[in-house]
Amino acid sequence: MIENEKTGYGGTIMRSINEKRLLERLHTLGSVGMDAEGRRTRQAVSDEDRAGRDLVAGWMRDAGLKVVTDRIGNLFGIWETEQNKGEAPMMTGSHIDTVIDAGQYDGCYGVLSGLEVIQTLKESGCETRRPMVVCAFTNEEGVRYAPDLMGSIVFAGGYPLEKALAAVGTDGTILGEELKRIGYAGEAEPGFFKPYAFVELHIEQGPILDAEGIPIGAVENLQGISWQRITIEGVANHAGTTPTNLRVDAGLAAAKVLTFMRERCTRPGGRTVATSGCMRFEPNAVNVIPSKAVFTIDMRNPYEEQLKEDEQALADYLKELEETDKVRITAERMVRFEPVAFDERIVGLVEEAARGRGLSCRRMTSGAGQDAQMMSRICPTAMVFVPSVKGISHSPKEFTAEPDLIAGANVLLDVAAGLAGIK
Ligand code: HGY
Ligand code: MN
Ligand code: MN
Repeated sequence: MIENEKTGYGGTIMRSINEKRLLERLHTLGSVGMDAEGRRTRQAVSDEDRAGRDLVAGWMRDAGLKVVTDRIGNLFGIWETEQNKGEAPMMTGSHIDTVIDAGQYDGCYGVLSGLEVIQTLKESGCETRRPMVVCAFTNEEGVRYAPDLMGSIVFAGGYPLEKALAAVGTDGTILGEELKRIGYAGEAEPGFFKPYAFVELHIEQGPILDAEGIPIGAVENLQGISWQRITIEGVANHAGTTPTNLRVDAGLAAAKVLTFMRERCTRPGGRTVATSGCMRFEPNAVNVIPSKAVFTIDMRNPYEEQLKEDEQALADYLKELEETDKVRITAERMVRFEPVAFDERIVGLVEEAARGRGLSCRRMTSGAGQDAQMMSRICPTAMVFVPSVKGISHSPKEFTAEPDLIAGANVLLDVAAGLAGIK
């Protein structure tokens, strides 16, 4: 439990981050990793990810932090002194790997603000009762290798390291080999320290704060996530000559699954959200009835019981579809994380810090998966959100206004300083 800390604000010395430095770093990191199509893409442990890691590790060194990498490639910047060495550290962080054609804030904002907070406190000459750590976790997005949140769940002891290192990517590569190739297969054992508390700053990636004109979100919980890969096998046949009633069309069956999920989500009282982000047909020819459809289902709900009900409803529907459409269907679970409630004490510190800076704040749920949900398994954890304009994210149109970026980082400064036991 968190002792009765005041936030760094405490009404005495009001510190603020170096705005220019944070914004410049965000922009510089945001320009790293343009893929061949000119899209910002830094998939986990790719060359583009290496370039981003090199940049962040360099800034950690410039700030005078000790830079450590663990065996799953999590990148840590550590500020500890002779006085506080050995105490459980206050930790912050997020991720710098991205989805495909990404925005520049998702994850990066939390890592760079965490670094900025520690550098600001270190430069101010203050002392803290605890060391402070900022981390860029490996493979938060899970786009190239499943599961997502890989670095943080391995660090938290929720997923075997060897299994993670053996993960096979969408491109057939092996995560552990790629980690070695890019020079980030570290030596430290994941979980080589247990944080005193963890606070993650992140863009909301949803529309609420922007729509309500509120600059700070005190995130009190996070919804459950279920990822499945579904394979539907039909019968390839001629698109022109095969009578409709004789078709065993895997593509049509896949479309019915997506429609079923949308109807499930939009039924009265439905809270689940669902989408299929990846889909491929075989043989994938314009004039051949697909013999196979392979697609993913990402399903989420803040309530475990409802998420379970919707997973069961989907499983029942797939059985029904095998009968009606004469197809064969297999479903493979890729990821399943239960909803998480964050630490009430730290959520309160976020609200207090926002108030101390005259910022309006509201409690909310994280619709997105976050490294914080894994860190909450091993220490008191909460999150701070800032608005995403029109709620857009996982898109180059992702945008957060500079005043909101600065406000969020200063709230993180106050909460982190309080938890670090600033003297
Ligand atoms: O998928 C998510 O919710 C997160 O952006 N990784
Ligand atoms: Mn993120
Ligand atoms: Mn993301």
